[in-house]
Amino acid sequence: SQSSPLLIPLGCIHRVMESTLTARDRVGVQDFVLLENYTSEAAFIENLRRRFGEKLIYTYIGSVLVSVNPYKDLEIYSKAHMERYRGVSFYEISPHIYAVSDNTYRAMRTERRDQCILISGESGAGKTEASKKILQYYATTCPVTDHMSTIRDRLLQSNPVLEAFGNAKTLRNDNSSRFGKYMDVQFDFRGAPIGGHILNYLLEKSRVVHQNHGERNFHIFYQLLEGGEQDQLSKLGLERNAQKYHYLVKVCVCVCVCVCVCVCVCVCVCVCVVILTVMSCTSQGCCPRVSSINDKNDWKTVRKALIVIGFHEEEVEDLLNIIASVLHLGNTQFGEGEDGETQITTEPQLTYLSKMISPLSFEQAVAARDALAKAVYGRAFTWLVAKINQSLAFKDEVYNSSKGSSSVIGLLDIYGFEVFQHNSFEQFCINYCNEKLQQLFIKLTLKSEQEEYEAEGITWEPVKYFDNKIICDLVEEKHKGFISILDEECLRPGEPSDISFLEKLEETLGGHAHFVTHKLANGKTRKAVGREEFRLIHYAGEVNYTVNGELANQSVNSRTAGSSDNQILSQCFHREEVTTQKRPETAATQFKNSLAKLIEILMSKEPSYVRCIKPNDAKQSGRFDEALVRHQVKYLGLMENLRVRRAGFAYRRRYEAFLQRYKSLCPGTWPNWQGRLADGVAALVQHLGYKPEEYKLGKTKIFIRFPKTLFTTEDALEARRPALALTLQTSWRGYR
Ligand code: AOV
Ligand code: MG
Repeated sequence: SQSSPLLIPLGCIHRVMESTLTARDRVGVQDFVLLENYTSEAAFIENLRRRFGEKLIYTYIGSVLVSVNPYKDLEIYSKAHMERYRGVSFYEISPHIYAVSDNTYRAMRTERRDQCILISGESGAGKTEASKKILQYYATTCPVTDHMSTIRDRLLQSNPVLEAFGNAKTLRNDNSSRFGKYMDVQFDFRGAPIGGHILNYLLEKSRVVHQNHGERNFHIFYQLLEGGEQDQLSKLGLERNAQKYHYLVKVCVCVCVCVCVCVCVCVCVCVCVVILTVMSCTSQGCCPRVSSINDKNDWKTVRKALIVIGFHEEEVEDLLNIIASVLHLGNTQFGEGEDGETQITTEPQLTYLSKMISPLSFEQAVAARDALAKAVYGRAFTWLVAKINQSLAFKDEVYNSSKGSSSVIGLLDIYGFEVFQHNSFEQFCINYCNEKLQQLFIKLTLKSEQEEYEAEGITWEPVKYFDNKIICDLVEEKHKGFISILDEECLRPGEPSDISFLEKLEETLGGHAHFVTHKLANGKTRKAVGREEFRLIHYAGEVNYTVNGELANQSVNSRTAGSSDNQILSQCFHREEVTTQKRPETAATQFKNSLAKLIEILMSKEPSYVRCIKPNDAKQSGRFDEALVRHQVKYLGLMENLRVRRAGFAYRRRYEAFLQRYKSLCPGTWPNWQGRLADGVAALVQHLGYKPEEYKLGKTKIFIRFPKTLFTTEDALEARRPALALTLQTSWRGYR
């Protein structure tokens, strides 16, 4: 698809002027395909490290962009940078997320084919930032007329709103996406953005009622409390103090008190008590303030964004009421009534809960309260996405252009692979989602490469790689996969039990190479896996999941919510749903089905890839932890990706582009070749002395096996036209 004429991009000249020969050695190659020692993982990491050290966070593997999170603002995302990449061919300029954005955009326009950009990498690797950069690139560089600017602004403003409601601080990322997001940006025949649509995937609802130590609830709660106006808070019955809310922080003071007391007693007891206290009292995150986050400012941004998107004031009010009600719900406490039944002992404000919980035990009442809070928040989030979609919807009459001639670019930004000390059902879903995406990457990169060789009539040499299909099957196979077993257990009459579920899993999956429990084959116990846990050996690492409580039915008593005065709430909990007792699909099956649909959507489009790498676990700039990076390079399959790309030929170019670039090196093709392009290229390479084993001529492209061949040709060009050649070295070969 890179067939545009080879212009000298300004950006390259700029970079050449900046660089010297010694700088070349410092910064390695900008496309891994050009690594001499391309099978060496050490050389691969070294190239990444060198470039990272020079603040060059982007490197290609062919057309795949590898990005290393710099954890600091690099000032490479200005409007001037965008202009530099606009309309410039991929290989002509240093690697950048804008190059991928631009290339995808041009492919969509010239080939009239829907595109998608798949961004993957573990939690904190930079996926969400990358997706925002891409969107900003389109918003800035695509042509827009006045009335189209509304859609453009809405597209941009959907981000802060969704992040407020769907992102949170985790131990891995201060702004971690707790939902998966696929966004279609729709362009008209002129290439102007005219609409958008968002699909959201499984929000991590458990966060509403519980967070690990050092983590937070969703940003919106803190934003409202920090930034909301005083009378607004009063109206909602809220105090400007996150410490007051059980779902945000639980009295952490007791930890400190314990520490003080303990110091006085003895060191040994102190340690024990502190550990016990931390374990018992920090059912919540305990960290309302985060240095990297300004909740007050973010609140302002979100309020403005809601207006840009077109929310009515009443809708915003309703939304805030829901947020407040979740906080109030969390503060609801229970006591025992005269007959031993559970009663709400806090404010009568929430008496509607009473009816629902009176026949329940204390634990059941708390569980019901939390389930309701999660359901209310989850559905409000779904409603929010639907509302944003309405406002982004393509409106034919406004743009006066035909829908049929529009194309889309899809952006996929999911939650990255993550491992915590305790991993629950939601981590399971997140990691399963990452497995699926990896599987897609494997299929498409290998498949497309193979197809290209086939289409060009070139013999293909297959490369060995780890195919994670085996793990996807383990999870989703009919009848004997994890989700099937879960379904069966959930739908079985009577109380589902975690232990019987675990036993079922063992029975069916025991012995699978990627499934492990505490039981060893010799009857002994494996210490690394708890009795209420199972371990999955994912493509990206091993994760222990706790089944404790995860089986509990996801459904919620929505009786009260369905008849609420709050417009959003009553829309969220439909009456029919409240009255019909039909057993819903389990959350796992719903998720599996929605992922299957997502994969279908992605498969129908032309994919581009951004592979994000996290350089260290401390969220620090300038730190490159080699072991951590090596692990990611391994599981992302980047070495295999490179090998596949190089298996046959390191380099390929369409005939016209190749001829255009090198025609000055051969009297027969200079100044203009008149005959068939393939013949021109044949004449050119013959004149250059290419040996038959060094290259192959396909139907539309020349394939060159070794980088050295290309370098020699580049050197010849350099000798002939020094100024031009210097530019080409920068862009084609990187700095060797
Ligand atoms: P993620 O999306 O991959 O994690 P983010 O995109 O949220 O990760 O990146 C995490 C943090 O790294 C951001 O908040 C920034 O501070 C920093 N960062 C990432 N990319 C860049 C960049 N190009 N330039 C400067 N800083 C950057 V997760 O959503 O947790 O899987 O679920
Ligand atoms: Mg993210």
